[in-house]
Amino acid sequence: KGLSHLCLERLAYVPVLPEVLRGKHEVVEGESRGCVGGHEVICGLFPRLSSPHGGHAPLRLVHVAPCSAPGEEQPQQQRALRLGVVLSGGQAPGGHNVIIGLHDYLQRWHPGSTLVGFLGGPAGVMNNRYKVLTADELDGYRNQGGFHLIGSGRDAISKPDQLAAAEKTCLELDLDGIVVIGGDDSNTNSNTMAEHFLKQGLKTNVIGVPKTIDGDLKNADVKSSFGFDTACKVFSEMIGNIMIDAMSAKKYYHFIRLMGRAASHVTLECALQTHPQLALICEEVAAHRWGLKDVVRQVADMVAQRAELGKNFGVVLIPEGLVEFMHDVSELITELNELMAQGVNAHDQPEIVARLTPESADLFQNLTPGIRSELLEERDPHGNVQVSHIQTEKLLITLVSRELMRRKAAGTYRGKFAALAHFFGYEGRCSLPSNFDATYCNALGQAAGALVASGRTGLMATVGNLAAPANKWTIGGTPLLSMMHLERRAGRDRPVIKKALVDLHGAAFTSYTSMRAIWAIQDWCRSPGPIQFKGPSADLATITLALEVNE
Ligand code: FBP
Repeated sequence: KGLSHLCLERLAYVPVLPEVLRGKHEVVEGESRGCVGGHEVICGLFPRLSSPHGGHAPLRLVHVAPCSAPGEEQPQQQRALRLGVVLSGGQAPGGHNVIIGLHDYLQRWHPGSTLVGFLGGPAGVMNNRYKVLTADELDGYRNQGGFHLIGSGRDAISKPDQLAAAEKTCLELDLDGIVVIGGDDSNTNSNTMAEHFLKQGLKTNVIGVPKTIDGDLKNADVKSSFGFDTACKVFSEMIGNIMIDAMSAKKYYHFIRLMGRAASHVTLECALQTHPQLALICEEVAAHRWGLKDVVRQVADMVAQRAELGKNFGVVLIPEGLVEFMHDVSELITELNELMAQGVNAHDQPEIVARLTPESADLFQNLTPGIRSELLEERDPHGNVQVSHIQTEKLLITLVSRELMRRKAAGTYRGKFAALAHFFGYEGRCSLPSNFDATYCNALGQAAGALVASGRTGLMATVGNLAAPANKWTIGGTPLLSMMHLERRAGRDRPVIKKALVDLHGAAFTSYTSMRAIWAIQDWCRSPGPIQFKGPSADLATITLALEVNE
């Protein structure tokens, strides 16, 4: 069916299964957590998940442990189960392995179980569109990229009619559980669904799996979302190639925007892998309250400094979320969000300008027409600005070029500036998963199976101890509620899973700042090359993970 030699080889790869899942095991309760913020308010909104036995029970973590009575079969480990699985949001390498890990778990510990895959994402759950997943079919997707086995989608299951539709499907299919493979917004909805099902007395448990190439679904228990490792490796390969080209031709600056939404984890990891002349980091821009002019000045300074050394080439990495972090642009977006929530027509720009504050109106009118429409029109079903459709790299090229012309006229810059724009995002989302992602995803799928089978709901499956070899990885579940805080969305405070942004005191950012002045002027380009599946570097995870697990 058109599988390349490498894809066929990857079908035969067998991810290491953590030891704790190899023998008889049970799910036991561990430490407790509060919500990241707004604990009282959020628990009040989800009373059944926050106080499952009444009273004020803490939010309990669970972990998988070897069976305390090894000679005996756990009763719940014999029952055949009926489970559903859904892929939600953007593609991320390894998704198929989560489904396969879940299926393998059921086959081994709950023979006779049925796993249905909902088609086209959460819409499939609401419309009861699914297919039964069989071992034969799944074998053709082992360690393969993509979400095409069942497809994905960005529909939300959060409003009463959507929850009722999901409930109807779970009843019709008689599901014991549903596993939602998604990012922060999708898993915020998993939490709502889990609460709703408890309220309606359904037996269907809801378990989330942390997916997103953005790496922003991260916390004490989730050290990395799956897909981040592979996507960063794919982007770093391409950036490395471009850097060598820039160094060879010596005539272009390459402005490369990278996917990753609001957070700059992808950009930071790619910078650590490739050593560009400049990597803008959203979180630093926000911390210093830099505006658009400050960012433009910084890029122009680097270009001018290199021009003094006779170098008119280089690479600038730009996180796709940058527009939301420059304080003036961010203020503009907030005002636009409020106007959209009030029902102002996105196409009526004169009306919009009239209702913005004078500073925002001024900035809005000075943006290129393309960026203006993108800020107004590109929104996802969760109300977020769709940053992947905002071409910040082109805006920066235009504004940096203007600034350099101004400096040239003033006699302070004598170089040449020719720039090319790139955007890397979709290229990295469906690659063959790296060994790390293939193994991590298999373990996450198995973890989700163990949690549903133990009757838990409202948890995210977790795999820990990632610095150790995979056989020593730990398996657990963390309450989705504990990852939540209150956030202003579409004009209202809403309980949502908190996005993890780059920690400016963390090891990854510190490692970058210790080198960036050198990388700006020297050409210490590092070209990581393609993902390796065999050999000494095959099992290396991201530099970010290596630095963070040792913090
Ligand atoms: P998720 O958060 O759903 O994992 O999506 C990740 C992502 O790839 C972002 O990096 C990007 O901004 C967005 O999806 C693009 O969305 P779309 O696929 O709808 O164009």
